[in-house]
Amino acid sequence: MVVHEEEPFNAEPPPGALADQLITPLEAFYSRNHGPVPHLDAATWRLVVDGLVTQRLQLSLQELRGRFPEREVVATLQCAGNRRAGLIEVRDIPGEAPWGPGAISTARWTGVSLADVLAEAGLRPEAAHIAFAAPDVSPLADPPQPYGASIPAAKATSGEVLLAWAMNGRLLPAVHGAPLRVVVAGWIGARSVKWLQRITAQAEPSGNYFQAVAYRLLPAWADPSQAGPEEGISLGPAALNCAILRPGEGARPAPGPAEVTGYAFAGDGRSVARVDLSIDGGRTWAQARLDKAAGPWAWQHWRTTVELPEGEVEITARAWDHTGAVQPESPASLWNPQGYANNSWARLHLTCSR
Ligand SMILES: Nc1nc2c(c(=O)[nH]1)N[C@H]1C(S)=C(S)[C@@H](COP(=O)(O)O)O[C@H]1N2
Ligand SMILES: [Mo]
Repeated sequence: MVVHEEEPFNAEPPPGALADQLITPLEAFYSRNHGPVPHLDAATWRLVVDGLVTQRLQLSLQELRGRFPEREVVATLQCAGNRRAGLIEVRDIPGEAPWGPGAISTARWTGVSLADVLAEAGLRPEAAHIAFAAPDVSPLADPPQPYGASIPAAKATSGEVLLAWAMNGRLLPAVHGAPLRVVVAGWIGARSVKWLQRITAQAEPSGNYFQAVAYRLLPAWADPSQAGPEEGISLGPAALNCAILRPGEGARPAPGPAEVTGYAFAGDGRSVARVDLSIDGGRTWAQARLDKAAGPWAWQHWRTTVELPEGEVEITARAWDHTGAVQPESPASLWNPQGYANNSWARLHLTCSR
């Protein structure tokens, strides 16, 4: 793993570790934490569901597993900071980790539908947002506070959002949120709250620092230290994105045919329709072959063979979704002071010599 920070623990797999497997092994799954990893005792842990509901619930893990149908969803989690390094090349972003293209991973999650739990609690008509609370206190928040987030009720009741206790057939490791986490399929990772303790139905979005202040897209000219709550665009559904996983950046392959592979991810309610590759900076393009998707909430992998000329080569990749939208060309046009949502064309540099 490429470790950006030991405490809090933030690490991503090298791109090659994500190639060739649609389900990311636990050892290679990226970790994104804002505070120390809590070690909760699953036996005494309880989940509270409260707020604008007709019936407050308090559930042990056993009760949760016994009372609601088990659901499995293959879903990709992607941090809003994925590929931030490409924005830092445009202009420095102090205090934020320079994530490469590995702040994204895919697991087969097992849990229950949040929709089923909310139906049991009975959402009142004024319940427009569902907030999640966890115990890990982040010193980065202003003021320091436990991690939290919220999603609109429409997404929360749409079935694919899970309260998960297992990934890839194993109980969640502590670092990924044991005993229970939210998995908001198709949305930025920040909303998939780990170490979940409380679900609150409310009229307004969460006032937590990580919902009201961080994970918002400010204009390039804004000073994040001066930005008040609710400024900027609250990030939710993940933006269409792609990356090249193999060959690696800076590789020195021989000229001739070479296989290039990568991922593409369309985010909430959209699917990847096409991936193009160019070896002449975007003047001409060839279509990559899309592998079969692991499910509607997961990334797709793609591959193609390109004919590498001798010398310095830049490989460019861009994805299209089924609405006809394509990734934007330049990271400069997307630069924002916290370095979120870099979904510009993927670029990779090779030196090809015999
Ligand atoms: N309680 C809690 N939940 C959290 C976080 C956190 O710091 N604390 N980080 C969020 C962010 S920003 C991301 S991208 C994902 C990362 O999940 P992972 O570490 O399992 O990959 O968890 C989200 N849930
Ligand atoms: Mo994130």
